[in-house]
Amino acid sequence: MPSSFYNKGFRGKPNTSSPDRVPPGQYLTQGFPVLSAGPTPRIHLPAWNFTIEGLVASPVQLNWEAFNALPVESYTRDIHCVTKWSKLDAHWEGVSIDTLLGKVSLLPEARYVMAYCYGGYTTNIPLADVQNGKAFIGLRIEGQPLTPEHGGPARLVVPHLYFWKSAKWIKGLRLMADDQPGFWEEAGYSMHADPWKEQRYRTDD
Ligand SMILES: Nc1nc2c(c(=O)[nH]1)N[C@H]1C(S)=C(S)[C@@H](COP(=O)(O)O)O[C@H]1N2
Ligand SMILES: [Mo]
Repeated sequence: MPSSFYNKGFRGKPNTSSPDRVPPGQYLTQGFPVLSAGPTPRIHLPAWNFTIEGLVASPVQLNWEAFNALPVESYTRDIHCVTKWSKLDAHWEGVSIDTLLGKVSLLPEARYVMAYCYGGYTTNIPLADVQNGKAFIGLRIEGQPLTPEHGGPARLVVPHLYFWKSAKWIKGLRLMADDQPGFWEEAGYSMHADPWKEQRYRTDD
């Protein structure tokens, strides 16, 4: 990510209080910096759709009403951004990816997902990293609907990976057999992005 992003909202203090909570090279912040590679897309809710496609028996599309009829769960999770800020104990509400994948039949070859977004951003994630309670589509944070800058109306949240995998303005998930790079991965960032292994760049994978 360009270094201008780093300077924008970062107010870090060296992590001494929660060494077990903060991955190597990260600093705690109380703030919530905005990091977007392009402009915030305007999303008209009546036209919003979430799609699951690719290596599934048949694709599924949910409109805003159908999506909001799904069970919502609460999550308290930490955020780790590759630009070195970490934020502890964010309170999210959202729909588990397990719930969403329960709407389709995965083909056995499906091993990776490409998250794609309104505005064109993409990011690739191993399927196992969004299953079994590890990821969700966030609708609210700290009791408030997600603001557009932070990915509202709905964003993917994969808290155990660097935050660029948490695609804002999510539009769908495409199941894939092979790992394909998304936007930042194409530019040299890690395919997996595990902060505990400091997988920042492709060369760290
Ligand atoms: N659609 C979209 N999602 C995105 C991004 C983006 O530019 N576009 N930036 C990523 C990066 S690099 C980070 S660190 C987080 C930032 O989320 P925030 O702005 O809510 O802090 O969103 C990720 N998701
Ligand atoms: Mo980021």
